[in-house]
Amino acid sequence: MTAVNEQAARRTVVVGLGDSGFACVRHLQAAGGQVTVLDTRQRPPHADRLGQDYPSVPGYFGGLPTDWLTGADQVVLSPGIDPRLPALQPVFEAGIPVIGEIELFARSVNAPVIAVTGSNGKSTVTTMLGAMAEAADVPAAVGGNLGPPALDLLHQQPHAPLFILELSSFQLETTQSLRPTAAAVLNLSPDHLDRYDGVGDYADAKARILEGAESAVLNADDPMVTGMAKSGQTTVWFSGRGSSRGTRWTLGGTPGDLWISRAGERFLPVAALAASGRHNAVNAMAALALGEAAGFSADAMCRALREFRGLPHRMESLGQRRDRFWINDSKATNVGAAVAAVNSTDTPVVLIAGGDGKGQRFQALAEALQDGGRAAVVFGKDREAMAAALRAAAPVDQVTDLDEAVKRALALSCPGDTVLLSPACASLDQFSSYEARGVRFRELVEGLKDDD
Ligand code: UMA
Ligand code: ADP
Repeated sequence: MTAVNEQAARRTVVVGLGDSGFACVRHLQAAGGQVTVLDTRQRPPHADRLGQDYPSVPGYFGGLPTDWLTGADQVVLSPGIDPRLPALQPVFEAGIPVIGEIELFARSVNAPVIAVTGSNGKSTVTTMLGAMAEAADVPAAVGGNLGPPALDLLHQQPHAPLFILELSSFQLETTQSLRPTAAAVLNLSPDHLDRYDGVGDYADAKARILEGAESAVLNADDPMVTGMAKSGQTTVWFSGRGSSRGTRWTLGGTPGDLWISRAGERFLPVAALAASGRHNAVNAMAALALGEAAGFSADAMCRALREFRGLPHRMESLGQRRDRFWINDSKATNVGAAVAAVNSTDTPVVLIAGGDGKGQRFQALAEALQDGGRAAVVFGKDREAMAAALRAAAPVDQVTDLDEAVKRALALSCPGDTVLLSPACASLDQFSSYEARGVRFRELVEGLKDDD
C-alpha cells in the first residue's frame, strides 16, 4: 500500500479543533481518510469552519466519548490536550496509536526540515532563520508552534525547498518520524509544570527533537541540554560564556567589543546585530549554526542578522516616558525568560510580573533582581507566591491587575530607570493571550503623558 492509501484506510479521530486540529482535518481529508473530530469545549474555535468546509466530517463537542475514541485506528491529539486526561486512557489501554500534527507532517514532507525547540528563544531563532532563508533567496516555509501550523505550511507551500519549524514540547510528545537536517535545543528551564510530572519529563519531551536528526545544535552552557548529546550524532555546540574546546560558535571579546566567533575566528560583531540583549546574541549563534547546516552563505546570514530587530512582545522597547525606559517583554511566560530580561537591563529596574505561574518556583528571579532591582510590582493569580519569593531581593508591591501595576511601577521608579514588563507567568488568568497583555501594556505606557 502507498502512504496515501494507507492513510485512506484509516479511521482517524482528531482530538481538539483549534488551529492544529483543523490543519489535521484538512490534511487527512485531502489524503482521503475517514476523519471525526472531538473537542472537550462546547464551541471549539473552528467549529463553524468545519461545518462550512467539511460538512461530512462528524464532530462531537463538549466531551470525549469513549466509544468514538476506541473505534479509531489512530488518534491525533492536539498539542493543548494533556495526554494524562482520564478520558483518553481507554485509547492507550486499547493500544491505539496516538500521534500528533507534526507526526502527520513528518510522514508527508519530502523537503529538508530544520527544527527548533527550547524553553525560550524558539520563535526568535525560527524567525531569524526565516530571515536568513529570505536573504539567501531560499523560499522556505516558516512556522510550527509560532504559526502557521506545520500542516498548513505543507498545504500552502507544497513545493517549499525547506521547512523551518518551531516545535513545542507538547508537539514533540506525539512525534516519532521527524528526521530533521538539523535540530536545535536552545536551553532548558522549568516550564509547563502543570502539564508534566516533573522537569525530567519536560526535558525528555524536548529531547525527542534530536531523534533521527542528522545534526544536533546544542547549547554548551546549559547542563540539561549538554546531557542530551548523543554519541554517533554530529553535534554543533554554541556557547555564550566564552570559548571552550570543540565549541564552534562562541561569544567573546570585551563587554564593549563583543564578537560572535566561528571555530575560533571572529565572525560578526555583536554590535552589528539589530536585535539587542545578550540572549539575542546567543540566539543568533544558534540560528547561524542551523543556517550553516541549511547551506546558507555567511554573507546572507549576516545580512539577515544585521536587519532582524526582534519580535514584538520580546524585550520590545516602548521608548521613554516620564524619564523612564519602558520595555514590553510580555512573551516572558516563564522564569527563565524573565531572568534573561532582568539580566540584560543595564539601568536599575522596576519589574512588573505576575499571572499564572504554572507551578513554577520564583527563586531564580529573586536572584536576578538582587543586582540592580529597584522594586517589583506583582499582579494576577500567583502574586502572593511571587511576592513571597521576590521580597528577599527588592521591595515588592502587590496589586490586582496590570493597569494598577503600571501606576505603581511609575511611582516606585526613578528617572533613568527601566520599567520592565516580564511577567514570568502565563497571561490566561486575566488576558486572552500574552499578545493581549503586551498590547494593554503598550496602551498604558502610551497613555503616560510626559507633562502629567
Ligand atoms: N483545549 C481544550 N479542549 C480540547 C482541545 C483544546 O480545552 O478538546 C484547550 C487546550 O487545553 C488549550 C487550548 O484549548 O488551552 C488550545 O489548545 P489547542 O491544542 O486546540 O491549540 P491550537 O489552537 O491547535 O494551537 C496549537 C498550539 N497551542 C498549544 O500548544 C496550547 C499553538 O501554540 C500553535 O501555534 C498551533 O497549535 C499551531 O501549531 C501556541 C502556544 O501557546 C502559540 N504554544 C505553547 C507555548 O508556546 O508555550 C506550547
Ligand atoms: P519561545 O518561542 O521559546 O517562547 P521567544 O523567542 O518568543 O521564545 O521569546 C520568549 C521570551 O524569552 C521573551 O521574553 C524573550 O525575551 C526571552 N528569550 C528569548 N531568547 C532567550 C534566550 N536565549 N534565553 C532566555 N530568554 C530568552
